[in-house]
Amino acid sequence: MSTLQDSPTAAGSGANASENFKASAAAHDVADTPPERVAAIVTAVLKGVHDAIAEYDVSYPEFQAAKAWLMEVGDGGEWPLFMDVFVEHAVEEQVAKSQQGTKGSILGPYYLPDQVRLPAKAELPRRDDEKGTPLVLTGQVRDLDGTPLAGAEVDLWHADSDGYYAGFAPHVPDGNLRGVFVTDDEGRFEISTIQPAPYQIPTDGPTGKMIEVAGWHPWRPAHLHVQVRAEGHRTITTQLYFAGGEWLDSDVAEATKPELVLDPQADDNGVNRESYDFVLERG
Ligand code: MBD
Ligand code: FE
Repeated sequence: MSTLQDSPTAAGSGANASENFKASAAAHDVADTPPERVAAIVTAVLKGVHDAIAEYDVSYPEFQAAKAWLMEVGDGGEWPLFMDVFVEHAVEEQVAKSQQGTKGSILGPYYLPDQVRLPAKAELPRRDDEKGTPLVLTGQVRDLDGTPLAGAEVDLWHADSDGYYAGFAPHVPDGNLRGVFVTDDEGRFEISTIQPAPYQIPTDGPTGKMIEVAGWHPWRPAHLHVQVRAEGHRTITTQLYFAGGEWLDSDVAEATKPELVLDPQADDNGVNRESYDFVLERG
């Protein structure tokens, strides 16, 4: 465990997540959405709120407490965290309906673009004293028809063995456990890294406070984030989990799928090994 002193605060990681998200704002332009669609969606969302108020006979103090809490989420920069934990999975499930190949999962708030490019067989950047069980993930990127995809990008990022992400925790160096592997002539890759720990939503911020007050738990199971990109193919954003891992059956972000669970086996040197192939559709 890291010491209290160098632990990232909710406000710190929230501010970073908000800044990072705003920097990618151009990618989220929906100026083409017609007014009728905006009105229909906003009306449906508000109806959900109005219905909950009626169903539970929500009082004025509860309404004002909710307003104050919403302001705290914004002030703490936790909207990316809140949205990705509690809402993104529903959007991903819609996308999944028209997606073939490897199952997707949510992107989450901690993706950072433009990380170091690495060859097909490489070690993910890590500290000299990086803790955690070594993990080697091998695999191949293929088209739906089985054609290997050479030069595909396997963009990988994950938490360290204390559950912290580089870029969102000041004590973790920039770029740690983040990198883009480029597949070889046969579409293959061999990634060396360490096993990540489960992720705990910061308990000192408004999202954590809401979870605590509701009597829920703030955990996501240990996971690897992956985005696989290949020219002329639909990008896959997904996550890989670990069989038997804590919180696998009660992910607070509801983002696990059975097809995405790895079961690495230790070799004679205590290195966990697993293979996983990514299949992309054209488009
Ligand atoms: C994470 O690490 C994550 O992957 C998601 C989706 C939300 C919060 C933290
Ligand atoms: Fe994550």
